[in-house]
Amino acid sequence: MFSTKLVLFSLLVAAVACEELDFPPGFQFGAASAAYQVEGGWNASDKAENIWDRFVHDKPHFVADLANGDVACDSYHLWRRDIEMAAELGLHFYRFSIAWSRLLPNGFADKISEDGLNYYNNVIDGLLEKGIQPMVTLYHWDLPQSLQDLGGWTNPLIVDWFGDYARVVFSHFADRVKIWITINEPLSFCDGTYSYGTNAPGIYDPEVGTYLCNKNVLLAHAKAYRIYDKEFREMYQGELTLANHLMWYEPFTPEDEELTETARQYMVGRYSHAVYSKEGGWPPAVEQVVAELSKAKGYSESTLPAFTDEEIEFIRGTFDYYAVNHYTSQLTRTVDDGSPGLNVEYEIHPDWKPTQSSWFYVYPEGIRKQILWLRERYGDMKFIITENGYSSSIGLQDTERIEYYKEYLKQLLLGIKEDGLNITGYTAWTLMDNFEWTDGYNSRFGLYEVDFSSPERTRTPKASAEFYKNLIRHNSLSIYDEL
Ligand code: PNW
Repeated sequence: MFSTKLVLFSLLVAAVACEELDFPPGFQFGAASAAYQVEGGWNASDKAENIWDRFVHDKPHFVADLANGDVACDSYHLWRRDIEMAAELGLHFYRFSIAWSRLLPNGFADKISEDGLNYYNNVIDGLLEKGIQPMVTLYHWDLPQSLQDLGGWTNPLIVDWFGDYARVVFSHFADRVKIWITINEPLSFCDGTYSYGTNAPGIYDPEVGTYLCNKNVLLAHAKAYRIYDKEFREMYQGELTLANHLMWYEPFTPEDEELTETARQYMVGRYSHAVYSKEGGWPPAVEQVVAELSKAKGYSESTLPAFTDEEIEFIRGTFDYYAVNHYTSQLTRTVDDGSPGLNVEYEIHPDWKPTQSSWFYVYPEGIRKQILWLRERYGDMKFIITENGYSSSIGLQDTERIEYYKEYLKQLLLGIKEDGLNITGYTAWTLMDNFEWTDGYNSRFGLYEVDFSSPERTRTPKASAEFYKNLIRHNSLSIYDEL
């Protein structure tokens, strides 16, 4: 009798634990890639040069091992295999990006490439045939070089150029693509380019360039959103937003909280506040920091370009969900040296495990805290994790990647179940090992390994691919673990 009760009790406990590890019914799982990182075919057919083609060819020393994306995973030719992999995993959706200069070789909408159209039509139709939804990013860092030559993201005219490009994309693909990301991680390419000079086109201009790019990116995103609203939404009922790179900042001590919040506004608010906040425009803390700095440097006015009231209204509210790209966190420590600007130092907690990427340490709780912060600042909305994944060296037995996915997904489950966060989907970065920007092919994030020395670019599932497949099939982590 006693032991029967005990068994029943244990079963009940196990069932509850199981349920806790279930994702809500209808939760969507996907995997992601980006054009320059996988396609190759850099000069195939009438594709024109983009800023990454130029950067890796002209300044090869910026990239580890002098690697480049000329061939990458050769997805330009091997897209059928990519779709087969997405189907093997049982993905609900596959996130990929369109190469602007493959579709519009001049950068402008005057000429549309037939081969470019065919390529993306093939990918979209091939996915849909397998019941996989395409999630499409319009811009994942590969600006046509012709537009860079006219100033690229620092030229305000890019708002119209991007709008024209977006209209071409929507007119040809929006009948089948229902979920869109306009621009991927502006922080990475505006700050990465102008504040650090390490991203294509490698122009270092931290005081002015970064903020011109920042403002134009927000306007360009809004332009694409407004075009969709006016010309396509009624017909196609899709969803759009931009995707932000979100590093979670945690105060080193409670005294560091105030400046940590300013750091969050600087790193996240600068690309979110204008779109998602009720009042729109720049975050006040950022206006103050940049104004102070500009004054100290002798500029006649702040180098953070002001928004007009019209621009604020134009950008405000241009989203249907919040796209979360999250990998890692940092500790923020106040450096009280009285100098103007944001006086913080960023550090890593000694308990956080390093990965193959220098910027990347493992802190699973960060993802939940980050999304809670977003909800608190901008209100309750739908969140989709559009990138999350782990960086390792080569190898098929990637148990650390599986561990990473488990721990971060558990935090998302806690966010959904305990905090009531409206998270509806999750995207693993990335489907297969690929060109990891300036890390070349050294940092590998793939569920599939790619043999970059074979002309066939052979793809082989890693242990994490099996894990992800089972997770999707059961819609639950319960088959692996308990909370
Ligand atoms: C993202 N950081 O970039 C990009 O969207 C992907 O193209 C990229 O492959 C992936 O994450 C992994 O790096 C990031 O310094 C670049 O914190 C840098 C950082 C984070 C994300």
